[in-house]
Amino acid sequence: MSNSKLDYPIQPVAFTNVRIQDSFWSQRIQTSCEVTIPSNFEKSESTGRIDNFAKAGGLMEGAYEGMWFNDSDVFKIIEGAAYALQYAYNPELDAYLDGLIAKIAAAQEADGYLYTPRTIDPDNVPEESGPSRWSKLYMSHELYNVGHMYEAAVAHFQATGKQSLLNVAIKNADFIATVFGPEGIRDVPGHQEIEIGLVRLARITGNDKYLELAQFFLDERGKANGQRLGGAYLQDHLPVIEQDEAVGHAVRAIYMYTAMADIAALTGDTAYYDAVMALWENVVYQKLAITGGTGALHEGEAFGANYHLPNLTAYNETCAAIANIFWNHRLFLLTGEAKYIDVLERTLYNGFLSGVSLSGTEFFYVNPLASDGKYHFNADNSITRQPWFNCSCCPTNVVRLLPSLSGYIYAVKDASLYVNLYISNSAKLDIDGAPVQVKQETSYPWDGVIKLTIETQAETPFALRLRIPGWAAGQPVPGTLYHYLDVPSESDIIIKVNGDVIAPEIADGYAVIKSTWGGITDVEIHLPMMIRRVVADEQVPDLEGKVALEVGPIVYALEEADNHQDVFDLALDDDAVLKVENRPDLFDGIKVIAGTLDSQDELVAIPYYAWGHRDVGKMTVWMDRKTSAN
Ligand code: FUB
Ligand code: ZN
Repeated sequence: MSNSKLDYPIQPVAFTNVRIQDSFWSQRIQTSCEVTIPSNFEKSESTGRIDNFAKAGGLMEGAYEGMWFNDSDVFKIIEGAAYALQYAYNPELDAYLDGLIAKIAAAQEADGYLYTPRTIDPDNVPEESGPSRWSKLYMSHELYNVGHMYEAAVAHFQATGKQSLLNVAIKNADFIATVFGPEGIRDVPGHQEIEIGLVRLARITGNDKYLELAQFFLDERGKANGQRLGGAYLQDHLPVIEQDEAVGHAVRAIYMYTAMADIAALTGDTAYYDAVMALWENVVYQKLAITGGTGALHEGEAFGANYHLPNLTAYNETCAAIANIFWNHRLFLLTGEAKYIDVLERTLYNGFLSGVSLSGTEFFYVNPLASDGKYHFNADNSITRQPWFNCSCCPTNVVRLLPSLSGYIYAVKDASLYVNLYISNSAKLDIDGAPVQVKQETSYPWDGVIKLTIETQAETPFALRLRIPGWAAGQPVPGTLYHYLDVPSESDIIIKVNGDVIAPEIADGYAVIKSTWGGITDVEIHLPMMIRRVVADEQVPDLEGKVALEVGPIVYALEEADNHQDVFDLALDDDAVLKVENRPDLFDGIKVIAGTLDSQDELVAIPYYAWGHRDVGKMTVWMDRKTSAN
């Protein structure tokens, strides 16, 4: 049973208190707010996604259009738009949301049910929706859609103070609580998400009922209480607390693990805690692409077997990367361990960022580790960036993350301040009741120098916990799935306070500086931004004899456009001299890795996230490794 007095022991500093002014991220965030969100709404208009609400609400005539879970796309964009409003207020967007929410409210049935494919014409629903409410839960997305609606409603309320969408969400959740539960229908959604939404609703309303319902939906998985189990594809093969291997559809799975972390934190349930940790170890130790991507298989958009990490055929859906960020952030908040932020950061700069073009108008749905310029599984899984998809879950997830990115930088616990990401920003914090201002200035990820200015009005004792990224300390990701060939020494990491080099205690992946801070203090961190060669555990057949390149948190890739010879044939000698070069002319300014392989061949590698912006061609992250032995 829930005990809502509990919460995550560490609290994130709200994104609204942190202003990013960063040469790497600001443009991305602005583009997301000014270009991606409007274009996502336009696509939703032109594809009937928004009309579906008007039709269900009796505001216009017509049949349901599109895939049976398209309502969710609109909810996700509203959530992103709510963050965008807080990033930079835009009265037209605010008014547009009001109009949209009026259509959504009209589409809600009298008892609270909200699912336009059925409401528009209950006798002519898409086959996947099932003939009657809840009759095909493993497929219908009836509960998935509204989970996104709850998240949007909470975000909209926080952004605007308006309760319009929150009222729809509460009415819907109250209704669902009368239908499902120990005394009601004991079935589970085919696609997890409602659990995350219910937890957010519980937080904003203070009503434990929603937390209990979230746990009910999780507790019921893998237990046949009168219904057929959905199987491993939808993580309905075992009770969640007995699951210890990540299987099935990756986005469903990681949304579920995210909700399991919420339940562990908000109820103190140790079985949930143990299970979510075991699942994390399985994902990170055996199933994580070097880019932070998860879900190796096209078939079922699913996790593969342990150590099955293919290149050309890797799926690594953008949504799964976003889910991985949500999940790892929560595990950090639960434990205070930097290793979760290591996974988050790797995913953010690589497997997530590849999913959206620099223009903010084109997206990758899948993020393979290699491309032959031809491979297609189906139209949605294109080898080129696309402006939209029939199933547009990825673009509409991207807009939930970027405008709220500043919320991942800092966190506080009692008299501790965690600095997790290195992004230029200024922040107003409250540490154990005392106001503290923090400024970060850095050219990260291109440069490893980070300058922090800490300003307090009064003498304020707290521990400053600076994350030492795993890559800087010599470990690409926790576990042994990947390792560097060249491990830097600890002396490569330098920390200074007011110009003096210090040697702080390292705990849980953080350099801990305990001090009573008064006035203005300068703190400087130097991280070694050198080229690193990564190799994988020999149990990964697809990566045997291969090597990849990284600098800082960035994974590099070879693309045909930069290399004269076939990038699939390039072999990198362990002794080849490589250097980092500034390329202000490429992709808004990047650093490339360049080198000479032998008298004829040269190599140029670009950040993986930037691939696919030019003519269709070959790309690879992993290349053959030449050692003195071969
Ligand atoms: O089913 C909804 C979304 O569509 C999933 O999260 C994605 O993987 C895609 O299948
Ligand atoms: Zn997706």
